[in-house]
Amino acid sequence: MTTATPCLRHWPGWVGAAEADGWLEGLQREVPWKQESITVYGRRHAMPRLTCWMADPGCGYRYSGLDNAIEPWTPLTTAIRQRVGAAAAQEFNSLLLNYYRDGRDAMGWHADDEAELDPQAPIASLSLGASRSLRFRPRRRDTAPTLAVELGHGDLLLMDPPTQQHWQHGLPRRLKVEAPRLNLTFRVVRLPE
Ligand SMILES: O=C(O)CCC(=O)C(=O)O
Repeated sequence: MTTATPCLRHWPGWVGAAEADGWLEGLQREVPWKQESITVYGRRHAMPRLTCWMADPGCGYRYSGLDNAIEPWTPLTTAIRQRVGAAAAQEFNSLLLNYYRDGRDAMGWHADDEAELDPQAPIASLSLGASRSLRFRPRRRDTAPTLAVELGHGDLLLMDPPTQQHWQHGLPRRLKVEAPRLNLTFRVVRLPE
């Protein structure tokens, strides 16, 4: 069974432009951004974006074959976590930050369905900077059409369960875009009982 559409809640301009400008500038400056490499069909490639994994102790996360080092929360990411958690009515214990330096940076199709993640919890995605299009396609290709959500400066998108079970998402390149974009996805990593 595939849900006919992904379960999304989109708040355009969830954070006002002036505050979003401050968050964009503060995060670009203070986050310890890394350029990771991934292996695809036996060849090493630089990831087409910068990343950082921030989380509570014990919330390790492995994706694309990478074991992400846990960076501690900063004052700004702590404040944003609190605001996003209140909007989503969910306590998040981890955050993947992506830095798309311009429209050549992108993210391929994937579902955030790794075993470490709580499948019952939403994933909250905050976008800052250049507007880009997040695409969704059903994992069983014949079941529903692909759709796209345009994510602008200060937008909040909640991806509710069972979206990750049935849908993949990806951020295609947009070569005319010169400005940077940050995306913050707040998640719940399952901790051992
Ligand atoms: O940049 C985006 O909007 C998507 C990020 C994403 O797919 C992810 O962090 O898993």
